[in-house]
Amino acid sequence: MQTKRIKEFPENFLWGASSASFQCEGAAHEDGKGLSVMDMRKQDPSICDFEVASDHYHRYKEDIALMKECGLKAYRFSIAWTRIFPEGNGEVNPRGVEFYNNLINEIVQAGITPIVTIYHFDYPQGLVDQYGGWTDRRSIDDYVNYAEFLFRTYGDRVKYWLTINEQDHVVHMPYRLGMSDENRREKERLGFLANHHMCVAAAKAIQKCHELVPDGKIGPATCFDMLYPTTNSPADALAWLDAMEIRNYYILDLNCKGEYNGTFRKYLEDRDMFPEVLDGDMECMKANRPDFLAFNYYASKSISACPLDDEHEIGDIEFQLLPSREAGVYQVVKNQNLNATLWGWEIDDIGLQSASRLLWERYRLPLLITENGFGNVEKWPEEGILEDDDRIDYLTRHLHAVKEAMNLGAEFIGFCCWSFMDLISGHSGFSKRYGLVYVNRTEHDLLDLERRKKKSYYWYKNVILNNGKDI
Ligand code: BGP
Repeated sequence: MQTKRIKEFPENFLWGASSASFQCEGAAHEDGKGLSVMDMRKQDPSICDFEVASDHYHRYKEDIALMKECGLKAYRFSIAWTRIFPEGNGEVNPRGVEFYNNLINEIVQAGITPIVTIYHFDYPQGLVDQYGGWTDRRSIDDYVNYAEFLFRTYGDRVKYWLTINEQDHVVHMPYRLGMSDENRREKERLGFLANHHMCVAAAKAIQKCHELVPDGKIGPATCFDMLYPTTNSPADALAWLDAMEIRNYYILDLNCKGEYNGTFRKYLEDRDMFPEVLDGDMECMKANRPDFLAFNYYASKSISACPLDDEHEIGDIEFQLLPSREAGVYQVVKNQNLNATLWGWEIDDIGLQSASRLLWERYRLPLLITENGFGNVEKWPEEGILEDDDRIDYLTRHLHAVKEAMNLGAEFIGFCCWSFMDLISGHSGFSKRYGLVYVNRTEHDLLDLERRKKKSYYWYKNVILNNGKDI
C-alpha cells in the first residue's frame, strides 16, 4: 500500500555482498582440497569448469581490499567443506584451515563483518562414496562435526552463520546430492529423505553454535521465489497455495517450527515419499530455532492450476532444472506483466516486498537477504568503464522493496547483493555475470583475471556511504 512516510535504513544495517566457495575460489585441487559433487559435475563443454573460477583463493587480499574501499559492512561467503575435511569426515586438512583463518582475518581487519555459509552446494564426494551422502542418516553427524569444527576454529571472529544454502535446490537437483540426473521422479523421494536429514543436521548445528560461539547467530539461507496465482480463478489460487506450501515454506516450517506442514505432509504421503522420522528428530528441530532467516531472492513465478488428465497420474513431474509442472498440483507459466533476464528470470522487485512481508509474518524472525542480483552477458568496453545500468536499476528497485517491507514492520539485518565480483554462475558458466567488479576472463580464456570496477561498484559505494538515503 502507499504510505505517508517511509522509514530509513537503520544505522547498523549490514550492507553486504555475497559469494560461494566453488564459484569464486578456483584452486579446485590445491593445498589438499578434496573433491566435491560440484567438481564431479559433468558440465556442458561450452561452459567453464570450477578449476580457476575468479581465482579468489590466490587473490583474496586484493578482493577484500576492494570490498573495504567500497565500504562493505558485511561479506557473505562459504567455506568449502572439502578444504577442511577433504573426505567430508576423518582427517582435517591444516592448509584448508589456514586459508580460511587468513581470509577471515583479512575480512575482520578490513572492518567487515564475516557471514559464513557452512555448506553451499559443494558437498564432499567422499561422503557420497562412503555411504551415499545426505540420503543416509550418517550424514547428520558428519555435517554436525564439520560445523562444530568451524565454530570452534573461527567462532571467535565469525558471529553470523548460515547452515545450508538453498536446501530446496539440493533436494530437487540430483547431481547436488551426488546422483545422476536419470529417473528424476525416483530421485525426488531420495531428495525428500535427504531433506529430512539436512533439517535435523541444521537443527543440531544451531544447538552447537549456541553452545560454542559467544554472541553467535545462525539461520538457514533459503531460496524464495515469490509466487502468484496466474488468474483470479479459484483453481489457480488453490494451485498457488499448494505451491507456496510445498515449494516455499516446506523447509522453513521444519527449520523454524519443527513441523511438516499439512499440505506438504499429504503431498509426500500420497507419493510414498514421506521420509523416515526417528524419535527426537522433530523435537530437536523445535528446540533449536534459528536466530534469523536469510533468503535469496531473484525473481517471481506465476502459478496455474494443472488438473490431472488421461495422460498423467499423481506424481508425474516435469522439470526445468527445478520441478515446473506436476499434474494435479501446479504448473509454472510465464508472467505477461514482467520483463525477464536473458535467462528468463522474471524481474520483480514488488515480489521482494511481498516475500519479505510473508516471511516476517509467518516466522517472526529478523530477515537477512543473502543474495539478490542481476545476471547479464557483459564485455569490458575498449574505452571507459562497464556501465551496468540495468544492474543498478535492478538493485535500486529491490532495495526500495526492502525499505517498503521494513516500513510495514519487517525487521531486516542486512542485504547482500550477489555478487561482489564476477564468478561462475550455477549453470551458465562465466558468461552470466553478476558482479559489481568485473573479472577479466572469458568462458575458456583466463586472460589476466584483472579486477575492474563496474559502474555499479561506484553506485553501491555511494549507497552505503549514504546508508541508502536515496533508495
Ligand atoms: C543461487 C545460488 C548461487 C548463485 C545464484 C545465481 O541459487 O545460491 O550460488 O548461483 O543463485 O544463480 P545462477 O548462477 O544460476 O544464475
